[in-house]
Amino acid sequence: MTTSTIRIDERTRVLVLTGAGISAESGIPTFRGADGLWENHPIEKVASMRGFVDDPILVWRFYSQRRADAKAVAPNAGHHALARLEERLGDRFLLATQNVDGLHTKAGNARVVEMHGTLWKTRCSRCDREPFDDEEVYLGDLPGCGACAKRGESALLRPHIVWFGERLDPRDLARIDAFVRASRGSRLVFLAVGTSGRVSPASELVVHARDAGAETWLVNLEPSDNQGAFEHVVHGASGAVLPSLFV
Ligand code: BJW
Repeated sequence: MTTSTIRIDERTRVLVLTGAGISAESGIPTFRGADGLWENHPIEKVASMRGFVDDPILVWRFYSQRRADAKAVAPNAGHHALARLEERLGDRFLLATQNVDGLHTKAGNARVVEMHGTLWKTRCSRCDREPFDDEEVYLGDLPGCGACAKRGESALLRPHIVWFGERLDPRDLARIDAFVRASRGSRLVFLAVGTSGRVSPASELVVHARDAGAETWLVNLEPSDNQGAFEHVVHGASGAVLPSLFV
């Protein structure tokens, strides 16, 4: 627990970055927890195009299980604290999340950038049709792209997730950057929650925000890889720390 607080006034803008740790108290395992493995497969194998090409059934089984797990859980006190903060700040708030579980939206946050995609959409692995809403689980039969089939081509559908080695959507990065740039002349607070700071470009946001003059905070259970870049570090569980962090 912490006695630290972030003072919020009418000049304050807050950019939050969340990672798997904030959903841990809802019952969703983190990536680099006990062993960083899923059914003995390294995360890179089930979250990369190479893994999908090698074994699409395995990859769809992984994401199908993640869909089922995420559907069964509810947001926790950490998510709710961020929803209340957005209610207070309105457009002076932006939440960039690396999580794909949709729990921030479930908690009531609307100004959310899902940097690594979402479990709740599917897209074609080949054509550029728009990603579409999809809650299906695919446990054996692989889903094919109907749009490609109409052209006599064959292609698999894939989860709408940013895998290792894939570029993040430039529109998402631009939205975060625009929020930071619009903060000139205000007081900008950057808060990272529940992330190991190991995966770029999310791990570099703290430097970007700091260069723009932000006050930087980290709330994490354990030391993160990039915690030296933060001015304020609070070690604790987000569900315990966040509800009393903002005053
Ligand atoms: C609590 C808590 C509680 C627990 N309260 N705290 C070498 C080869 C290939 C690529 C690279 C390479 N070197 C660098 C790269 C780039 C790569 C990268 O960073 N790799 C590193 C691993 C080395 N990044 C990328 O590839 C990204 N793309 C990119 O850079 O594109 C550039 C490009 C340019 C031009 C052309 C092409 C490309 C894409 C990254 C995509 C990440 N994808 C994943 C999986 C998919 C999403 C999914 O399936 O969910 O996203 S990886 C995985 O890690 C997932 C997460 O979003 C992400 C971050 O993890 P996170 O959230 O930090 O979780 P954990 O588990 O690591 O940490 C949890 C923390 O919470 C812990 O610290 C706990 O202590 C804490 N905690 N309980 C508070 N209650």
